[in-house]
Amino acid sequence: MTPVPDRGPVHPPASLSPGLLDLGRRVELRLPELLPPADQRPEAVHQAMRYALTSPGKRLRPILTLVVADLFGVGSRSDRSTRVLDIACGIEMVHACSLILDDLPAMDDAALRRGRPTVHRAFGEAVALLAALALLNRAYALVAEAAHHLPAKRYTAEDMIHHLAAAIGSHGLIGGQALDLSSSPEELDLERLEFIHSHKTGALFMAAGELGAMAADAKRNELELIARYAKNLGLAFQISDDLLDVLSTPEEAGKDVGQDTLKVTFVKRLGVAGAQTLEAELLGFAVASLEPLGKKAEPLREIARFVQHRRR
Ligand code: GRG
Repeated sequence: MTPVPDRGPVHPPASLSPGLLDLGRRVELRLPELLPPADQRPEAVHQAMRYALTSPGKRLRPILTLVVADLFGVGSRSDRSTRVLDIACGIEMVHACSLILDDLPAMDDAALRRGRPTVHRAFGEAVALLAALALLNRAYALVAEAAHHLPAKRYTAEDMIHHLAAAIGSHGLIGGQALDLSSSPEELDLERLEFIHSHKTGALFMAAGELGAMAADAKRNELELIARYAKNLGLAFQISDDLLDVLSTPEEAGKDVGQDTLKVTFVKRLGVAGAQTLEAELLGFAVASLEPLGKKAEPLREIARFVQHRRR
């Protein structure tokens, strides 16, 4: 067996703080309530939606939405906070949709996700595709309804939906994924790598942060700070994902590892140490953009530390 380079000693931020884990639990309690009953027709699609959405993920994107909304004054007990929770859950539905599609034989052909068989392995490809599309549509409907009920000053429900749709479309996740799939392992120029990663992964982190800020009616300049933070965080997150692919085990990561041999990644272009340095630099940029927000942005700094030290 080839020796695996060590990621170094496990650091405390390998896990999130109890406060952030609690936000993840709020999301996990709400998610199943937002889905059609599993025994309602078409049963297989509804079961697959539930299987994909409620399997044990880190909930990092919806946590980001909730933390940002909280930073700009949405408490945890107002009517507004219930709407923000639904928007955060909508973001997690988009993420679950993207994972189902990414795992399909036509894409990564993955067998394991979140410690379980991938959706197409458990339900078949046709049901997996339909469940992914149903989750995406549920997400749009949910965000539209929640945003419609927010007291709008600076941003309308239409602004928020438009933002989300742009993050997902051919100039967002779909665009990044398309370029990823069509790039050969030799095409490792940094501009292409950055395009792929900031679109296929960064765009949803940006939307998660931005929708949290918009839902909280943050000022335009505050929204921009959050966008800058989330853009760098999202890119760093994808680098940490690529690092886990070479440094982790399926048991630890809960998904297939060593799968990136045919893919274009920063690890391949810069090596493990180079990718770790770039990841740390990007997280440094992310944290630097929080400067004007002072101490109240501490949970966002914590998320950045978590990304750097995570093991799954
Ligand atoms: C229509 C939404 C939509 C997408 C179509 C398939 C596709 C385009 C994009 C794929 C995007 C993708 C899956 C990028 C990888 C992102 C990534 C690093 C996922 C792992 O995220 P974690 O670690 O997973 O947060 P958990 O399981 O913890 O939620």
